[in-house]
Amino acid sequence: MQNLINSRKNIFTVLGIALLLLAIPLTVWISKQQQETRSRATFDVAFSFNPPTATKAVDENFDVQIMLQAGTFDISAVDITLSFTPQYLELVSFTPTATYTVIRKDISNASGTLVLTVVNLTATPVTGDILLGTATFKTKSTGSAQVGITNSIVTASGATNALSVDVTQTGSYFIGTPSPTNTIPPTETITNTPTVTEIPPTITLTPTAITIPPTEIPSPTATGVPGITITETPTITSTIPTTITNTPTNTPSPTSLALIATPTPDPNSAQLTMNNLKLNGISNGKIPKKLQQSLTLDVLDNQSNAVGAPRTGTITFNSGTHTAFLNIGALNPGNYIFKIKLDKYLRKQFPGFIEITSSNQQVSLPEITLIAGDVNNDNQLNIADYHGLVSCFLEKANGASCVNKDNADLNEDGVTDEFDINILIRNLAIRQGE
Ligand SMILES: [Ca+2]
Ligand SMILES: [Ca+2]
Repeated sequence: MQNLINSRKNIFTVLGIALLLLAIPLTVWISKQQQETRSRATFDVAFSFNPPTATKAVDENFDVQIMLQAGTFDISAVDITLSFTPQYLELVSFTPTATYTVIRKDISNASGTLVLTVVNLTATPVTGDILLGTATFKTKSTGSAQVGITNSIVTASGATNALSVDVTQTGSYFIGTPSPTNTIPPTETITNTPTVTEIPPTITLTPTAITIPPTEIPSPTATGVPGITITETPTITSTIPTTITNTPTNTPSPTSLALIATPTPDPNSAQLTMNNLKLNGISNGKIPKKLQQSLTLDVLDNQSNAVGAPRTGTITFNSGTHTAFLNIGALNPGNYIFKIKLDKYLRKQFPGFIEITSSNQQVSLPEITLIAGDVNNDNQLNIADYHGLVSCFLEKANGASCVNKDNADLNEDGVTDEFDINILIRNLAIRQGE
């Protein structure tokens, strides 16, 4: 009887220990799931570095992979500034992965930055844990170096707005001279735990036959973003129609422009004439789809303070250039700065100070060229504009994802295609309007 009780006791003890052992990994798993859920709830995607930490000697090269945890988002473009501690690290090179096409890769070891813009020009979705590329650093001197993302815009197919990005994860790298081997105190005896040396039975790995499927080359269907070559400047001039009579009938004839009424000069106002506004992207000899469009003009004094609210007006296409005439109100004599902004163009300042000597002076402003590509009109050129453009590409122009249809047609030929993408990509080096 006593034996039976003892044997039952043993069974319960074993069961208890087994349950306890099961509970530990389960708790860890649940806790991990909760953490992941919380992280997902806060941000759409997250950047990380591999390895996140390391110890290196001085004058040593080492690689850091830049990862983007994208989950189910199909990442269409990434625009980041990678920052690193310039006194401890030199960025020797950055090798992007073939997943994306690199638009911009500017390394500055003086400021400790890499500005990187990559886009997916293929129709193949990019999701999950994405390797953006590998940074090869060289250590310069002893200390603690940090690597992190300081600016980022990430866009995904089907998402109108840029994604929210978690950039809290950084890479921390300790640079020191190799430590001498005297760190283990000689007095310590390691004899008190001999039982831990049990070696697990050898696990024989059965070699599984890996069947490599025949390589499937995705057929280049024209449903998505076009594969275009960025390095080649499109020869836009070759597509100029020789006769204007072939243009669709819904475009007003350029001869009718002469009939557009010019605003009457106001004798109590300064009057600005802009006779030579060039709109970048519209090819010479081409008649833009929009013959007229609204303009906004900022008037600033010589201390860059705004003088009144921005003026509004209209620019008109006329004989290969754009012109505008504005009454801007009476101004005190002095030097002024004028800046013009149009939809999809960066704000541009007319060069220098413009002197006004009488309140109703007539001023002819010099020629300027406005830079196209600001699809979302925030006065910056970045991948958010690229995303807006691609969302209106060809037949997508009539879909729900296209929110800035007119702005996406950068060369004003009535369609958003690879010519518009090329214009934007060329202009992406100019990041900010004036
Ligand atoms: Ca923009
Ligand atoms: Ca176009």
